[in-house]
Amino acid sequence: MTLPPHPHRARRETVLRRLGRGAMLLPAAPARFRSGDSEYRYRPDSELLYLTGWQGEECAIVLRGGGADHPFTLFVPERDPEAERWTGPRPELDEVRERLGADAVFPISEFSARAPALLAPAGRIFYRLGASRRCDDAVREALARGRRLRAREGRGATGVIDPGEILDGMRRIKDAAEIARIREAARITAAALREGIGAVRAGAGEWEVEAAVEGGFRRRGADGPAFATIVAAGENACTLHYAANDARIGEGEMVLIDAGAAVECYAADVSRTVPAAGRLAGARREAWQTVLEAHRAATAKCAPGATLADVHEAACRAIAEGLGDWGVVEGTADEILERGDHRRFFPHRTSHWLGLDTHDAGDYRDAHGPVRLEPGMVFTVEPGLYFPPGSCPGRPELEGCGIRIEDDLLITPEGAEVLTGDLPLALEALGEMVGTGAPAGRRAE
Ligand SMILES: [Mn+2]
Repeated sequence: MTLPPHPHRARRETVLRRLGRGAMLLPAAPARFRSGDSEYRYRPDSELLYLTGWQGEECAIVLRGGGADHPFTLFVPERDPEAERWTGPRPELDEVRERLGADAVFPISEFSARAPALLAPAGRIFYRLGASRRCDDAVREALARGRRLRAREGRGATGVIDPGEILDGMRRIKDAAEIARIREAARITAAALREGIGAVRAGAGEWEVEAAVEGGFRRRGADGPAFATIVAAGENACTLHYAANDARIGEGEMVLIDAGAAVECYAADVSRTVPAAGRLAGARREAWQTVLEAHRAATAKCAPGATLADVHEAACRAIAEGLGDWGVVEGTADEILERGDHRRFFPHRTSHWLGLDTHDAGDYRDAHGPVRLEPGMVFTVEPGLYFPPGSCPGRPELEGCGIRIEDDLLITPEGAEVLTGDLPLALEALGEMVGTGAPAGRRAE
């Protein structure tokens, strides 16, 4: 599948305009070690990737606004035959300049010598302090030079500002290249979750379901999981970010799967909760249907002009109605919402932005209140109900289960598109998928 190219240059031009006479410094994320000298697979820095497409570690960019010469300067590792034998070929600096459309490219080994001079004349330096020791030092040096420069020339760096001030707002509205990747991640996640649900059966390990889901991601060409896959049977589902996935699925238990593929670093994030028996009855069925009702009510709110606060409110109301109707909490929905009692069983928000990061960049509120939804915004809708042991003395049959139903939505000019709509929502349709996968080889006990 060919995905449209990213408009990196257009994104950088937007940044340059917003910088005014400022400069932005972004270093690559450092490599991290798992243990000893064995590294985690490298995951590029989201901001750097967004503006350049550069995927390597050991890199930094400087963007300079206000009509500076060389507005886009890039520092990358130079050729090194010995290092290249271990980590793979590196391009020539000229090749990098051409490919990335940079105005100047220097070896990263020259960063400390060159960066302060590039940054010192800027008005303000957009840099996240603490991002790297080398960059912190360069910024400190640039501020000292800026002070001297100001005295003589009337301009020079005066302060440091978080780059998110410019980038977060841009990243909150996805362009066509980004939407294509999230759409592909959503399609792959929906297909892999079908396989995961197929692996659910009493006696199977949570790890077998995880393997089916993550195998489904990789088989379809995704980067892999965008975050640690959650497969939580029974009361494990009450731990919101459960990640052990090492328990066996019990006969009468429900299994909560929360997973998302990454495609070229763009994430999907989907949850379904299915009964190991394929069917649900009684109070648990009511609880399940209430979460689905909350999902429907929340999804119905998603349109330009609404806010994620409206979306959350709709989910909370449906949850409160359910809790009141089946007597878990006393009172009408209004009374329950007023007292905030629903939060005992629905402790998280309904939505988060989705993109290069699973919990993507972008504020939810600004000076005018909750941010209004606009075409191009992508986020999750994921109401849930959780009944940890001891939480619900009046309804013991509910205790030890957690339910979450999550889809990914794109705001369009007309309303919203459910990007994960390939995966059914109805309990019956999901129940039919349970146990349809071939049993995996069992690990030795
Ligand atoms: Mn989520």
